[in-house]
Amino acid sequence: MSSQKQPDAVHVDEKSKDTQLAKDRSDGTGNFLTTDQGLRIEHTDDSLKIGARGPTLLEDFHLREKVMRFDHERIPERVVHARGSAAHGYFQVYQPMSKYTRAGFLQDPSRKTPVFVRFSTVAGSRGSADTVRDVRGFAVKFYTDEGNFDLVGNNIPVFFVQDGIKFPDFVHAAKPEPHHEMPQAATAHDSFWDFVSLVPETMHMVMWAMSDRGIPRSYRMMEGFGVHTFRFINEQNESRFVKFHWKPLLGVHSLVWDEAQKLAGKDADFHRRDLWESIEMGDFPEYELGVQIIEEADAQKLGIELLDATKLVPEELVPVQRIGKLVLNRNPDNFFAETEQVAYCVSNVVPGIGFTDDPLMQARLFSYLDTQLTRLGGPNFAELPINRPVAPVHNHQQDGFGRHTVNTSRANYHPNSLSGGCPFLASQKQGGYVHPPEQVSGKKQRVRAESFQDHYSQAALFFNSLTPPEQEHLIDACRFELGKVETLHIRERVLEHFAKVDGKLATEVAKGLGLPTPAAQPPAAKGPVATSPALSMELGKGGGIKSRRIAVLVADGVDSDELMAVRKELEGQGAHVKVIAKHLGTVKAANGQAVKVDKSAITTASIEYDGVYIPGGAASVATLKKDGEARHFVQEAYLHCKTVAASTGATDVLKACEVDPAAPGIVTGTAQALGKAFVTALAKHRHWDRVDHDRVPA
Ligand code: HDD
Repeated sequence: MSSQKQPDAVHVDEKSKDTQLAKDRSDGTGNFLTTDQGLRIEHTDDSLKIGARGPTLLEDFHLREKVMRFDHERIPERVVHARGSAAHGYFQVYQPMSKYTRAGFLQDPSRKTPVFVRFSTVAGSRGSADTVRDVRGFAVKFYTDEGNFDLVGNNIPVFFVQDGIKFPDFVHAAKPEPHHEMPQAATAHDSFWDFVSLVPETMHMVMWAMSDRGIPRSYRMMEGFGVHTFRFINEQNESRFVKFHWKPLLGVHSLVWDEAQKLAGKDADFHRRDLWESIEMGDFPEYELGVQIIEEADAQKLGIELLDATKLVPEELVPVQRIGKLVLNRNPDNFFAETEQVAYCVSNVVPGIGFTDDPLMQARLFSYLDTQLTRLGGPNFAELPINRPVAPVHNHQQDGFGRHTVNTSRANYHPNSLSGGCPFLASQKQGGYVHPPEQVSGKKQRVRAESFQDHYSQAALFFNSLTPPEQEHLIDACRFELGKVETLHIRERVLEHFAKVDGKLATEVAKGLGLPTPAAQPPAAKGPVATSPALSMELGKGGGIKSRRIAVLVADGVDSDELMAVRKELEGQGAHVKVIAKHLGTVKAANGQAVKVDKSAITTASIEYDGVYIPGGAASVATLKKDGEARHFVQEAYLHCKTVAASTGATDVLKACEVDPAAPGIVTGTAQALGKAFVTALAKHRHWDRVDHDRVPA
């Protein structure tokens, strides 16, 4: 260290990134309109011309600048994960993790590290619907003292392919087909299933994507996974394998397929809106960071190939330790500047976290850095406000399109003496990143290891760990997707693979496709556990009713005391109540009071709510019974297995909707008695035991 100056250092806290971003915020309120050069503009509605109807002048720099800027507003969307929504927040560790890792942000429970988290779908374009069946991205950028750490995960713990060299093939097959660019944001087409049928390593993830995990209720109610096996490295340079998990505190919940499809039309922004509104209302999404730590010496004994991203480590085998909490508490100020321009790179790590030889991960280490060059227009994207680390940056990188930093040193190379050798190198003690030493030897060859050849045992583990309703949903999803596949031999080939996962799966899907069932061939390889309850959403659900949305159907004559009593109970548990009537404004309650209406029936639908309540009041009940829209609302909620509650005086509405008051998840009684039972039923999320396949869909 030859400089007299102390090296730049930061002590990141929750506000550090916000403070840094503040320097780039611009607010026109109370200010003059100007050109990009800061020149004040006195007129912006007409171009400069000769005479009122005459030719426009080339001299009009304001016109030229305004149109030029408009012409170049678009950048390429992400090649995958184009559709997404993001939020700011912080991460806080519960206990020092020094035994396992020297990562600074995992040591001090009193500190909050700022984060920016982007959720996404994978296959659809930027403007596609949120609720399509797909994997969801869960990407977290930690702005730590030691530089940015990006954990770029999904809501599914495994991946479709084992080697990154297959990623372009897989994505091409999943995306809209090249000749007519259809279908948008959907895997229910020939090329996706053609690929699946020829690449059986996809089978495990196909099970996950066809399960209810593929249609989450909310970004706030899904798990996240780092997928690959990473390394934790401590101060003594001891390395252990680690798998990362995010566990949502609201529990893990899904939509039903019919609902997801309808939402795609009624509110294509359903998940984006849910995330945005929840944060605005103070319902901050929270997730715990979980880790499965595996001693390197024990890796072989597990009987699971840790370098194969199509495999998970069952929680029953290696428990998930919850080590900290992520809280999302601020919406972005500007979608483009932040959500669109954020560039996550798997290669962004901090000391104490390392990679493994997982061949999928190795390709990702290249791909993310590389893709940003096209997407963000050159190599200086790390200088964009949302990407800039809070940790100081000093190096000899220079120039390129859109360079922001003004380097003042004469020496732009290393080693140098003209700048006293600066910027200088950091030892491990000074925070330098040291790759953990590893002995490697072998033959250069393009092969897939023998330990990567079992493609069915964990697909079977997943299927067998689901409850019967979850299995039924998965089977229905496969019938839907393969039903859309036009080429017979693709359907047949997929069934052959299903038969290697589970006999019931193959038989039931085959029935839906009108095809013979191939002979079941249960997986030859057996994993260390036969079932893993942690893989079932149903067995792990919970999270109460906080932030859930409940619709209340009313008309003139509603019993407002009942409405108030139930509302109080629901809001007391953190749920949000929306009063819905034929028209906006107010309805007149039986006692003459005006009840404020939040939504008119024409602008909303049952699919936007987690449950429905119908208060009493003779005139209101009489109106709702006859009102087709109201009846559709109740029937649809019923068919989607949601909780429906009615005060004793409103059970006639249930009858008019052919809803059996004794069915599971239907709550009736006096408003005072009903509240608690309603809350308990809502907390179950859905009542699968009342599925009625023979009803006409609402
Ligand atoms: Fe990827 C984006 C997650 C495999 C190449 N990926 C992207 C995003 C997420 C993931 C969440 C969106 C980030 C954002 O919000 O900006 N990807 C995964 C996971 C994988 C995975 C969990 C498997 C474990 N990805 C994967 C492979 C490759 C890529 C194997 C290439 C070899 N992924 C990309 C990309 C993207 C991307 C092309 C598109 C936009 C971007 O990176 O920034 O580089």
